[in-house]
Amino acid sequence: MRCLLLVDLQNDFLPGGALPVPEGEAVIPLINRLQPHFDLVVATQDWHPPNHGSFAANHPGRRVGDVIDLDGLPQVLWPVHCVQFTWGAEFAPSLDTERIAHVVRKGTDPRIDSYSGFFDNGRRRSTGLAEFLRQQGVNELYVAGLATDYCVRATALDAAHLGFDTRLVMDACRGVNLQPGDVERALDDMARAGVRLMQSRQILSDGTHVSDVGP
Ligand code: VGL
Ligand code: ZN
Repeated sequence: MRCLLLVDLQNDFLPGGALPVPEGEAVIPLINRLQPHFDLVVATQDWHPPNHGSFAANHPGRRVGDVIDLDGLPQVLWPVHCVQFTWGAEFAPSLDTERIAHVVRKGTDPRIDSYSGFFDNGRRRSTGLAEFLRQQGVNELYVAGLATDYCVRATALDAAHLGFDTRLVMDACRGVNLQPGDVERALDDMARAGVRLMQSRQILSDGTHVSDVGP
């Protein structure tokens, strides 16, 4: 059972959003083309309450990019983004959502962030995603989305550690690069954890979907 896991394809991570990922919009048409090649499509959604501890605005005197201690964990401070039930938290309108069978909402606890779709950053709580995927019989997990150096990285690392045969579809991801080289380092981290780094053409040319079969 082959699953495509779409990470945080939300308005706030796209141009015009609160925390735009450079070229983030470029992955959406590609992801729409990838979806029919999978048995199952699952998505994560960053889903913060307005008082979330990752927002610089909730820490007077602190600025975006500062790193603070949040309940015992280092936390990068971000602009207010992906607030529950707002436009910024919605999936991009250009994303084909019809095939998404299950959505995992994360980052809901104001005291802790959750980059991974599987656990919060302190691994204190599971989101239930691993249990859902196992129930569905998923063994191969393909990860794509935003941002390569934060939520994609954390999700792929957890997936590999949980024993899923995990691949990163590199050209279907974009990163923030808050520090130059962050994306490269994230790719290294994933590869070292056993995540296979690949390109979308390896999926699009596999002939598993009827529309790819020529005349
Ligand atoms: C993300 C920063 C803050 C992400 C989410 O989706 O990569 N990055 N919240
Ligand atoms: Zn967030």
